[in-house]
Amino acid sequence: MAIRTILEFPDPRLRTRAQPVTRFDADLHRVIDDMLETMYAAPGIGLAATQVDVHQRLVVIDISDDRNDPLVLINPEILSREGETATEEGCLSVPGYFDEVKRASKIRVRAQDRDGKVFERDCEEILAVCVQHEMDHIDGKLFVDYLSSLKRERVRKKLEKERKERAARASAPERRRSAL
Ligand code: GNR
Ligand code: NI
Repeated sequence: MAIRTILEFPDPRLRTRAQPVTRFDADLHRVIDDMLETMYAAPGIGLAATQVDVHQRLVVIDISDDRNDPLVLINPEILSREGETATEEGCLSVPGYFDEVKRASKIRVRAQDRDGKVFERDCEEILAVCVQHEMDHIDGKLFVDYLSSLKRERVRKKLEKERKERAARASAPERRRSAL
């Protein structure tokens, strides 16, 4: 298993609409295992394949306190939605920013497991929120898209600045050190 790099907003690759998974083979299982390891290490309660630059309809979630109850959703579909909830959300692709998003409070999801077997599951509370957040990712959507453009621009500028500073440190560490 390996920890993969998580793409960060405003990386255009996060806007890719993922393709359905058609092969339930060893390559898929390797991606799933890497995604679980990456999610647990981050740490996060969910991760979509899009976030690790794999453009397939695949998400992993674990909302358990003990971090030992992984849920793998492949080619997920929402069959029904009920109610409304506003939750303070964060995203591994938008590090350091949290804001409230309104979503359905209960959903029924149909998906395939890692062997391709179809199952359905009722989700509520944080699990329902997380499934909707992850399913947005595989459609190229981010939670900041629900905020005002003013807030989204502010977040984008802050993250772009941080990314440029990181790149500068990585590309010329010697020159920067001797300049001190
Ligand atoms: O770790 C995460 N926490 C979280 C909190 C509230 C609503 C959604 C999430 S998902 C997020 C991990 C992530 O970015 N998944 O795509
Ligand atoms: Ni996210």
